[in-house]
Amino acid sequence: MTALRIAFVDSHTEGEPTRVVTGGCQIPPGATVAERARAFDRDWHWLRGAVVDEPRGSDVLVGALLVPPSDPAAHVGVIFFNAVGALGMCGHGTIGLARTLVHLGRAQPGELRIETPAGTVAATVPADDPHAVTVGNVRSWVERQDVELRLEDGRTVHGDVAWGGNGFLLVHDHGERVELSNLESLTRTAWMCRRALERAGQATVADRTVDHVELESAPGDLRNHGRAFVLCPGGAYDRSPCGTGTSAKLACLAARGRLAPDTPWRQESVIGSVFEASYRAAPEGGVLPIITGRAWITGEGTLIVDSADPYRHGIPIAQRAQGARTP
Ligand code: PYC
Repeated sequence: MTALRIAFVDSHTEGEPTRVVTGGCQIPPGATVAERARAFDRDWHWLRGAVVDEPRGSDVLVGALLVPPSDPAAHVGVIFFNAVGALGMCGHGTIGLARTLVHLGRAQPGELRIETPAGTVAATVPADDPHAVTVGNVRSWVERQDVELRLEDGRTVHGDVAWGGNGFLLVHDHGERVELSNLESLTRTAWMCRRALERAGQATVADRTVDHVELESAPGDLRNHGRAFVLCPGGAYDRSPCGTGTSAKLACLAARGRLAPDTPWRQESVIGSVFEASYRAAPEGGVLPIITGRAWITGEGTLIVDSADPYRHGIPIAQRAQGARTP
């Protein structure tokens, strides 16, 4: 019997968990972080499953694997991953990662530049409050507006397709209550929207799959400006307001002339947690989002991946109740 011992630090960002792998495993090959992420998706499902799938993790968990950056301006590279595979970027994960690196003493408060598969982002950790991290995200833009979608239950909805570091469909006329008490119905409707986009042949942006769905609504708290239920690629919903989703939302607002540069936008999650956001206009078009959220360390330890354990590489999502999550 042999066992791999993977060191990790867990945190949550406005309710959404991140597990940073801090040592104990090799990393996928590649000249850039994007190339390493492709190798991770192709050949490293075992590591993804060992770190974030049950029985060591859960559908909600986002993993973060530290890798060397290729961008000379970046301090560190990271591959974010979930129950399905590598993400392009992850806003809540970047906040959790920056908080974790400062917690470990591997970074000082101040600006940290992080190379992700979607590009290099900046995370700023204030010296006087290391929980509140501000992320300067990758350029975000709207690809298509008001796409009409016919859902399997007969409803017609409209959505914008946008890039925020991941591909998003943002739907506003879904008719759902965006509340915790309505999670099952929100999840069902979001899946229907995603499938309808796929049937319409419109489910790509920046050569990536549109695999996140935002069901938007008015905020629950009138100090905030918007609220969304965000369905992640594996079927879990984002407990945080979703950093890449908020970035996509800023791009949609800017494209419709509904939010000026440098104007605050407070985005609520379905649990009521908040990201403070704003944007600057990107010279190439679209927006450069700035997102602030709080992260808290929740644990640290060692994952033991025993060679004799039949579930050492996780219980694959396809073998769980996929039918139940994709009604
Ligand atoms: O915060 O960007 C985000 C995110 C993506 C998936 C889960 N969280």
